[in-house]
Amino acid sequence: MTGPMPDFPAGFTWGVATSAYQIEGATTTDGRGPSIWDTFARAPGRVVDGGTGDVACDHYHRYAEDVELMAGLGVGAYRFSVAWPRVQPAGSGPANPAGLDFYDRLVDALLARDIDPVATLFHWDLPQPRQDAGGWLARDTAHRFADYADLVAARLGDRIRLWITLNEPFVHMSLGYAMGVHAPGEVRLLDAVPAAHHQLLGHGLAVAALRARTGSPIAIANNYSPVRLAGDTAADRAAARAYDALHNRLFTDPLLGRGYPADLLGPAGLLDPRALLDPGALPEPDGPLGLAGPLDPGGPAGVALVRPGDLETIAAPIDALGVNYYSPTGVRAAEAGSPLPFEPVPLGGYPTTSFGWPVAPDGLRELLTSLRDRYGDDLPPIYVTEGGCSYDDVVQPDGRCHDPERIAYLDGHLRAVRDALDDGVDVRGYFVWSLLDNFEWAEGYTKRFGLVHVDFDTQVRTPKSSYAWYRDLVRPR
Ligand code: IFM
Repeated sequence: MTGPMPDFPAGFTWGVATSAYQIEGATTTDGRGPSIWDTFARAPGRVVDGGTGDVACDHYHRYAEDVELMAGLGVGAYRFSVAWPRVQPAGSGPANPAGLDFYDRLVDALLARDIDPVATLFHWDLPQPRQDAGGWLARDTAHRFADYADLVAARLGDRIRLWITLNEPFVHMSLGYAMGVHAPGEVRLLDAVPAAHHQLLGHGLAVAALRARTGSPIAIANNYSPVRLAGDTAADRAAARAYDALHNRLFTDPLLGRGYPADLLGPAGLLDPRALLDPGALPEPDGPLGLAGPLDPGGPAGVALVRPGDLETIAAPIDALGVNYYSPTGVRAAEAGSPLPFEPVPLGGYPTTSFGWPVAPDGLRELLTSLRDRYGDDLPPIYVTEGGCSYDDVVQPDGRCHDPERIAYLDGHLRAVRDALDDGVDVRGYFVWSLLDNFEWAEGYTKRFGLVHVDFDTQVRTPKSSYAWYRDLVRPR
């Protein structure tokens, strides 16, 4: 830390973020249906220590206490996610009014404390019946997602201040459909790409559904990771470019009207991730941009994945871009015969979190300026919709919980945002991940990201020293 934090622009949004499956619990209460995470977490060996979201932080019953924690923090916005299986247990068809009632109560409690509700519609907890119908490999899921968005907007559209359609579609595709370490646990490697196209299509259709119901701004939250070369051969450089195409450009290019990245197009200009295995065969960058592609695995025989009109739907104007940043990724060329063109490698030279992730605030400034440089006038205002770190935080015998590493992490990353503002990037807010320690997916309850410590046996909440630090930062000065 280097002296007092510089000022941020008036109106800059300070927030905290969570997601439904990670905190709510109450997975069978008031008509909630099963999600892919309920199924996945129950399968032996999928989650560390056999953890599930059955109880999590019991936020479903303790939301009023958690809103008071946010009020004490002084944040202006809370980013939560709506559980699709709570609102529409079958993943299609009518709404479950009791599920919507919960979000009604939450939103009203936030507004009563002058905290803007920021709602994410999909944070990975797909209704299990939709998975049984093909999940995001099936085009129909995109249409059903728009129906669900309409149900939520019909109830909450008058009070949500910012909508976020999807959270981190890259992570959902890669960990859920390519590598099998998240629900639904599929190992399709490059063949996971249809899950990207259908999420993007679902986003575009949901934007239209939301616009019909509300005038509030609409965004999507992507995960980004600047790529660092871990070797200096031509093959290493091609590997880094391939990784960058999948992680950083596959979603944002079509969202901002550029079509799919050229790296991901086969020789005929069709979306085909196998092009990454043969970067020498890249089409001309201004060739046709993914207007067809391999066959849709969820569609009738002979039907292309990318259909006419899809790219226009996906590129529906958005009002903001959500940027989730944790760390850069080191990449080198994969061994010959590998089914992937790259191999991630640990980055040296940085301190690491308890997850082993490098603490690299310079990567956030680089990311924000590179988004501005790449997309120019097509880039809407940015909100950093997630940033944070896990450490092995412990409540001491005196009842306090000290987390100086988290304070240093947030301090460094907020200075990086400030630098990016000085560089001319239009950043409107920052949401700390997370308000509470919570269910960290395949890591169960072993990774703590909260400003508030949660004892998962007693549900006692203990604000950490980072909570006081953030409170003092966001307090009007
Ligand atoms: O906990 C997750 C969150 O659900 C999505 N973004 C990254 C966080 C930390 O892994």
